[in-house]
Amino acid sequence: MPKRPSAPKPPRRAPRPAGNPKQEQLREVTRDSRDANLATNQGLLINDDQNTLKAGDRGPSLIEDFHFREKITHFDHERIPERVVHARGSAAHGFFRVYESLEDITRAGFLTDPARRTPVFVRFSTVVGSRGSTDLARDVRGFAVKFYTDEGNFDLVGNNMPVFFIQDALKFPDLIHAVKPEPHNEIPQAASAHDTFWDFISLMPESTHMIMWLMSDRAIPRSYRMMEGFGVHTFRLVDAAGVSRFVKFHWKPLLGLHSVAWDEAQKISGKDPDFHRRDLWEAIERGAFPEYELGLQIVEEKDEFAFGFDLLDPTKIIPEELVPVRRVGKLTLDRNPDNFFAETEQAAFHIGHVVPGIDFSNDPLLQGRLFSYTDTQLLRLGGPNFHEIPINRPIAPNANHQRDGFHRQAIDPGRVSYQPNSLGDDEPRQANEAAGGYVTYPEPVAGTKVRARGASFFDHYSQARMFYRSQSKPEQQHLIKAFRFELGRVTTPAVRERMVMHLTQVDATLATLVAKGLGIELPADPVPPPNRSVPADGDPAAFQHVDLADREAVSPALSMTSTLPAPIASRRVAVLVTDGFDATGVAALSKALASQGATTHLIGPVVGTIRSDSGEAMELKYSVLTTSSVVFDAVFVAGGPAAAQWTSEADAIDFVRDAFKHCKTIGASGEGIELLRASAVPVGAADSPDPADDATIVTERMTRAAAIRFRDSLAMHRLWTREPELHLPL
Ligand code: HDE
Repeated sequence: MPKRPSAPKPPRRAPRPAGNPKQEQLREVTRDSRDANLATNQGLLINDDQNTLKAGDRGPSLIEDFHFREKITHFDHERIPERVVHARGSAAHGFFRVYESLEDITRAGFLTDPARRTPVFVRFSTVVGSRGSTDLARDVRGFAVKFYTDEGNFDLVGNNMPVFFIQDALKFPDLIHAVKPEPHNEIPQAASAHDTFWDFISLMPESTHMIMWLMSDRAIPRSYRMMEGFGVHTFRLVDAAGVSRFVKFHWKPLLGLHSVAWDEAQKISGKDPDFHRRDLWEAIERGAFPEYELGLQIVEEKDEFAFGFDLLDPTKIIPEELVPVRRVGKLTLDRNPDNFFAETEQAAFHIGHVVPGIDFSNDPLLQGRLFSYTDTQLLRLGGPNFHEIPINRPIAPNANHQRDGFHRQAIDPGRVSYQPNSLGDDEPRQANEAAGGYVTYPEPVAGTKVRARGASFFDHYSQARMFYRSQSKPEQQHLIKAFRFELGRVTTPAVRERMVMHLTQVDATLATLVAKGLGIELPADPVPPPNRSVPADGDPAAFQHVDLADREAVSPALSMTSTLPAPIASRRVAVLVTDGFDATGVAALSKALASQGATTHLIGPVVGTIRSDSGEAMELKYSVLTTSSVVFDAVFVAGGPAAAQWTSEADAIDFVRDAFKHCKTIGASGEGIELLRASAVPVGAADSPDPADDATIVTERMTRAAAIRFRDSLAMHRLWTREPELHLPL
């Protein structure tokens, strides 16, 4: 078995073009003595990096100062255009391994050899905001995976939602223009709650399904480590015999599927806008490696038309209950990038980067993306040689006759740069299929040239309805409130009304409750607003919704509660402590949590040293001023003689009150209970056998039993049943 290459580690120094061996030798000789010194980009050692060259020590600067000019020119050009969408992102290295050979469905080497450890680079992102925007925007998350396989790079460029807003790539610029900050004043940043977005959406019934996902808690994940990923489009897998099957790609997080509350998201945006980036970075640094299983939904070619929706329509899912998700392998992220710009920013994903055994369908959105990604890299990365940037280089050799262009790194030897040739033994030459040459699946295609989409694309509401009906009660309530929030920020009444009229076609209760929140009266017999995505000469009647699917369908897998209780590994618990706190109780809690990988963080009135009741001195990294409960998953207030002083500290009261409002597990012992009372948080009991009991966990002294109850409650993620007590009925 040949040795597999490990994850490509970008060189720490500038990549050296392979070339003149003499030069290389010279470099070897001088490297050791020179590496510790500053040098210019030409290798000249720098003697003074503090002062520009001047005519006299109080005189004007001289243009002769080549060092200053090189340094400042480089600095002036440090920024490159951010991605037009998905500008804000965070990434990690890792590896993928398939559980068992999938040779029955694909010839892709990395999916047929369980011994193979394929290096990957994964970039998570938001879509709408600029590069410096908050991680916690209500938004779709990108989930882009680059597999460095032995047969070339395969990029699975997906999202954390399985459908998309539009059916045809031609509408993408319109969608993005509508959702980005409004062009006259560039407001709002990283938010869909504004008129232009909802104006567009309310005229595009095909967006309704995606909008349900966007208004659901999926749009505000707790962590990149706790969200699903989807390839969205239908792709093809092709086996060694050339048989093709349709496939939908899924990523299933092993930590379960979790989100924060909307109020929590907005507060995190202020307290720690890097929350998701930090969470990913810290988890990997601590060795809590994020893991996701790759899932496949396979549809035989003969079943292409067996569903009440079109497999080529990216606004539709295949419910897991109809076609189960087969979990076939695991992705593990185990290394943070060394340099954000070089790796995360310069990574160039492209849906067209495929390997033998993986092919495309005719999904019109997918087809459009096949053009867009290379085109965008040309601008963003400054030319056609972005594949030479270390993070984008395949581990498979990539000899060809492409030459020159901006930023070319390779020094291509020889006189031959064409094929066929006889002067260079015709090398490199084409590979036949047996040797791994990529052969496109010979799908028969026939038709008339038209600008049109299939009639089967016009069922706009059935799956939106299925999504809503499949949610748990708390999830439905969050969705209704998200609509109230977003449409409540829309200033044009006609836009709000049109949106609510779409919702009447999804679910009557949903529409009624959203309308109520907006002060809109619904007619007794609501009519859906017309579809305005109609060609100039099109018949509007032909573009209206048609019901093709079962109106009563539900898919339990669509509810995030399906992954509860979930592992608590890497969950963060805040413990409020004061001088003389009950160290034994806190240790019992920490031990119970640590046994399953959760971490405890001591928070005091100020940072610095604190003493426990046993006299032990401890360093506090956080105070109630420097952090907040929104960046923790649960809160415990430790007892102790000074704990009652918390009741006079507004930041401590907010700490506990917010945790309660955001439905987190809360506990307190001894004098710490006073803070719960001061925060108007009901005081519960330590002995409920039900982990989903939303009462606070209160005990005179922290016992092992109470600690275990706290831990089990944390595994329920959030105690959403608490919410109705906190708000007026919807
Ligand atoms: Fe993208 N998308 N997209 N997209 N997309 C980009 O490529 C585009 C779509 C997705 O971390 C751009 O390098 C078009 C669906 C991710 O670097 C650009 C259409 C899905 C990322 C582009 C879509 C995605 C991008 C911008 C409609 C989920 C970030 C910068 C036809 C399946 C990748 C870039 C990263 C990025 C075009 C729709 C996922 C402009 C034209 C659907 C995760 O090329």
